[in-house]
Amino acid sequence: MKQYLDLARYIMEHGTEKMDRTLTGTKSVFGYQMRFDLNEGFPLVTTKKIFLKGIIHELLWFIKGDTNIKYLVDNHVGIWTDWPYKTYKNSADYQGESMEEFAEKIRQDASFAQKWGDLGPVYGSQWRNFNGVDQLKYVIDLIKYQPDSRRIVLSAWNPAEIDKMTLPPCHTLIQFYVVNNKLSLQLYQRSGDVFLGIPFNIASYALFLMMIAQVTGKEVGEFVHTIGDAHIYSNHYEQINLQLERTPRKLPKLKINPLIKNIEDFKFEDFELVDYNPYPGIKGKVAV
Ligand code: UFP
Repeated sequence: MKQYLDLARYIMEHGTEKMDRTLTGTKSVFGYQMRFDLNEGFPLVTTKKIFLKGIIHELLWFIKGDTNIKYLVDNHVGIWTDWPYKTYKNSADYQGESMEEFAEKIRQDASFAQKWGDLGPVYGSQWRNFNGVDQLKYVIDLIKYQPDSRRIVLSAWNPAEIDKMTLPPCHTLIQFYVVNNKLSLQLYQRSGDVFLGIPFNIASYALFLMMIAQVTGKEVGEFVHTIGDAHIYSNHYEQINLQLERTPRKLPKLKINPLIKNIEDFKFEDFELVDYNPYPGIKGKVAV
């Protein structure tokens, strides 16, 4: 995926060294845009192996309006576990558990999950109930009945509730656009970890666009990804440089069960990734 490697190269060459909340240190640029025509294939990074399973479950979890990591850890998806684990670790209840042991407790013990697994009113809550508004239903209705609208916006950024969230939303706002019966989506992401987060974020919103297109009877258009603070952490430079030496391969295809016509009816089994032949995975530490 050339667009992703161009972004990584651009930051390595033109980024400014910038300190950050995690005290890791980054190279960063402000304001960067990538475009992906979904008719050219599914934009899943090929220069390292990306697992789609977590992304699919995370989207289904957002759509349900759920904000507790229990659904994710029950399905062995660990992408959100770092943050509540960090909160738990700093609490009086902490008994020296590793993150895996913490996840196991969330799986086994419902009251523990309720106490320590909730992330506050993050994406799922804002998508389905932003001060009483079901924004997911709102955007689907507009795409169906007023596709020319310039107001097809869904916001996860709710200033009144930011301080109750474990992590303020990175994907702050999305807007849909319909022309010639093709649906496009633009995401404004306020902060993007280019090595670890961005490959997942691209895939996630591309998949979300495909799902919304299917349930509104549209063809797929473009996913436009706009990033505010686009950064590479200083302990990821080596991994990024390794990826920059790899030549991107042909994009895979993502098949979705065509029978699903209601956004809430999608299940994990309705998605199938085909012809994905990535280079081997590359490990890197998450800054929390
Ligand atoms: N981050 C992403 N994508 C995500 C996500 C987090 O890149 O989907 F949830 C990264 C961006 C940043 C950190 O490096 O996580 C969040 O920190 P902050 O809130 O300080 O921007």
